[in-house]
Amino acid sequence: MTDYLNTFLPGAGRRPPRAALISDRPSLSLNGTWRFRLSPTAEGEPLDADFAGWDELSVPSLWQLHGYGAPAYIGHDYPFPVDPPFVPDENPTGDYRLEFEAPFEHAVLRFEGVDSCFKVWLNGVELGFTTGSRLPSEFDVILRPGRNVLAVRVHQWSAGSYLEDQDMWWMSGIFRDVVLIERPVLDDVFVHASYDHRTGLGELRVETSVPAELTVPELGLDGVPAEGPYTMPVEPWSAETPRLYDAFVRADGETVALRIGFRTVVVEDGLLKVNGRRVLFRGVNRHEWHPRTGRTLDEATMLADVLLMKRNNVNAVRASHYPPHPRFLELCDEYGLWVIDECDLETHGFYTIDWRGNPSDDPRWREAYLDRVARMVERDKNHPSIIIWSMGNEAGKGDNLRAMAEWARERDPSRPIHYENDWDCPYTDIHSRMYTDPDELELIGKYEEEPVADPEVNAHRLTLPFILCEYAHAMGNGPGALSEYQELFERYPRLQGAFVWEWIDHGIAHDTYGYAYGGDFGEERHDGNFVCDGLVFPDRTPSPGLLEFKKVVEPVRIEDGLRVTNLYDFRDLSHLTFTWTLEEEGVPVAHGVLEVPSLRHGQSADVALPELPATRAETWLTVRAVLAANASWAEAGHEIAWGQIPITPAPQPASQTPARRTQVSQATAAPPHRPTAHAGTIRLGNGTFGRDGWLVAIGGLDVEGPRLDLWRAPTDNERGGGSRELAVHWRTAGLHRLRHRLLGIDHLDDALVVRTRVAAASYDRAVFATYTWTAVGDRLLLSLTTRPEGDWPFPLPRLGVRLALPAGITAAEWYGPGPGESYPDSARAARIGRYTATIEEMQTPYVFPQENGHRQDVRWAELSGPGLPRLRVEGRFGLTARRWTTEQLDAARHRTDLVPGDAVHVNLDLAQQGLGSASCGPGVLPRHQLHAAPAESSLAFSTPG
Ligand code: IPT
Repeated sequence: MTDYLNTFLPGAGRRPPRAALISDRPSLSLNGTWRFRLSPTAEGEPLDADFAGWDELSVPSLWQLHGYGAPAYIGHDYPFPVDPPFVPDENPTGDYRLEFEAPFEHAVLRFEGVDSCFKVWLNGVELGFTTGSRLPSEFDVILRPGRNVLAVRVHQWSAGSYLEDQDMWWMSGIFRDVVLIERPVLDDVFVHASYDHRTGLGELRVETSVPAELTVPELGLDGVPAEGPYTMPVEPWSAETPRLYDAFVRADGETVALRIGFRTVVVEDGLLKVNGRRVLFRGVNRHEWHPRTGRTLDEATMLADVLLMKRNNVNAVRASHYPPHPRFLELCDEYGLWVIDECDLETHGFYTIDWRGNPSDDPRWREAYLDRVARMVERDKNHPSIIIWSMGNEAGKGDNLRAMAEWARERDPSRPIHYENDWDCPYTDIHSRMYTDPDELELIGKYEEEPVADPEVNAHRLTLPFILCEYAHAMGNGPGALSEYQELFERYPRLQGAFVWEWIDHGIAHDTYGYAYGGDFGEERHDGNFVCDGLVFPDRTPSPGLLEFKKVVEPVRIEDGLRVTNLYDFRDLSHLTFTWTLEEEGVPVAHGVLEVPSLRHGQSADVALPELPATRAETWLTVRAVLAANASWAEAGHEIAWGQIPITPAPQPASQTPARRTQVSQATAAPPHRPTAHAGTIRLGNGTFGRDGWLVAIGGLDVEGPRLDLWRAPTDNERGGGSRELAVHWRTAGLHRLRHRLLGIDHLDDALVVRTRVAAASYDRAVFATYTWTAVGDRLLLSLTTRPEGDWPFPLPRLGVRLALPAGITAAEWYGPGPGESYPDSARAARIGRYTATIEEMQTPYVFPQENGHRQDVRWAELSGPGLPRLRVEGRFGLTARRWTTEQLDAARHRTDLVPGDAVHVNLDLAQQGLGSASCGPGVLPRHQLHAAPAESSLAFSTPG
């Protein structure tokens, strides 16, 4: 009875694939409450059983998110034995049943997505079965008057599961819409709308399954034969200017509404061009995700994604790794995003067995591969936003992939073909890779990459444009080095941009954990939080990575001297207003509007600085490019790009040494205080030190001394990445359990000098840290010198001091980059200003707790709380403040493990190691690494009130 589960056949009884159409044919949504029963095996219970005891389940949904079984996450290994086409006997099977009345007789029953395989019966008559979870399936049906009964048996595992090994949660059910449509007259419509950028003419022809008439009111076409062709001046469609024309196709009483965008996509002169121009992708990989409904998305969530992308300068989406809900593509057409539509195909688990038996190269699977590509291309062919077809992801090499590409090219020659996992690119139109490091990328940009052995294949590849279909793995804190990549995309025409992996963390809302990830549901095998690697948190709050991305890829560049460059591919700058603000130590002193010529794409201009008042303290001019008027996706005033230009520099430190140093200006000329011993303590100015030399109070505020600190809670990028796994080196070396040995305290006339040796158990490497304290006026100055000894063969997490303050400290104000966190290789989004934040707001809630919240290059900060003296710190330092220790942060596994303690823990850093993206990709680039070296810094502490 369940033989169909173990066949290579993709389905039986289905209608041929066709376009997703908006028709005026009567239709009946079957979404809603269905009866449901889950059985542990595919044989299940007899379907004619009394269903009185069945549960209710909403359609669409994934049953694991409604208490049936549990979600399971594993990245690329199969969660069952690799034994194609067979699947385990333990095969959770959901029986669905719906009674309904329909207002028509002959109809098409359409399922937009069911994971992973189902058989369907209407009124006891079997209609067929299908696989291909993220692809539509249709069946012809004849309905009876009155009550009809639809029964659907859905299996979690099927042969199709071997082709659906995407890196995401395994979950099952009827997870997209189900609809009945009165049998259409116009089964299929294929719009061909091209644009000739030389003449400004569009050409339109519409292929239809039966002869039909076409109306496009704005183009003066009224009831003309659909097949055309018609040529006329049009405004082209692009992601920047998504011009759509409403159109109607009519045949025998049925009208289909279309939104037509005119554009032409070609690979020419080694470049991917749209409407004659090279385009540059500022892209993201988007899985469909909602923390409560999983891959079932409502329209509001899809729109939220599109708006968030547009507002953050994203211009392209790779539908990784399956065709999305059709509504999402309509939104991409309307709001303007370039789309790579990707087939629902991945066989990544065969990698684990050296690709033995990979379906991609096994003729028995050919039909299933062709079925999938046809269902994608046919469904989505009318979207102007889709400019590339991708055959799938991580499916190795093989002739079935070639067959898919040939089929797609034949059916739709208007779009180039993408597939990444065969680097020779024998049948693709785009050379694509993932996670390539900047050095290799540069070679590709120069056409100097490692050649392919076969000269013919090599020659073909050298004619292709290049994209990174995945880069900048956005897991946890990161990615670092976005700007290094962007420089290459802007320097080498062949490098046409990239797609961040990925858009959203697939965390599942969970009562205990906040957000759950792999392993939290007791999976036998899992890949932990590797499923949380997005630019937005599960609730779609932008992470610092998204803000950095927005800044790095901004389509307008505002640079020193006041040079403005238009980096759009098509638009001029007439939709933007440029405003400026002058801030002296973060306080606005003047502002205005800047006249910037409406530059054409690619053009730059030097713009005269506005007339500015004189300032004395550090002063920056901030120029912002904002929307001059409301757009469909953001309101007037929305910021697109910005730049900061130094006007008055910060007062220079007295001296510089080659070592890393931070310096505080010695502003006051008052004579220094003398350290004095006092009842078991040492007093210096308004500082009190313990006998052991550690600061215990300043100006009435309890402090647990600044002490050297090298440790940070490893980020996901430090916990992954094989030999680059820094966290392993750090823990082995004991950086999380350093001991401080007092070497001596010197009471000088004008200073207190505390000398220490800092080291971890079992090793002889150490850092000598000398704290020289002086007190001038009401400021306590710390000059810290550190000198590493022994072999330090790995970069340090951080170099600085930590101190503890009373828990009553509630907020920080600082002057320096902000408002969000910044790290050496992810600091472009932070702008210099004066900011305030509560201690809670200074945390970035990564789903898996890790280092976060560091603000680098701070010039001064004040930490305050009701009833407590305010602590002011001056210098040049990285600021972090939390209600838990680094050790507690490191030990936490979920957000909910982090519980405020009885102190506020503050780190003041000379430097931190960069972030990189080694969780899947290159580590920290050499220039952003923090290596042990002699260093010196000074900080001034005071309690001004
Ligand atoms: C790449 C996959 O294509 C993507 O789905 C995701 O798993 C990503 O890795 C890691 O998050 S494959 C890469 C490991 C070669």
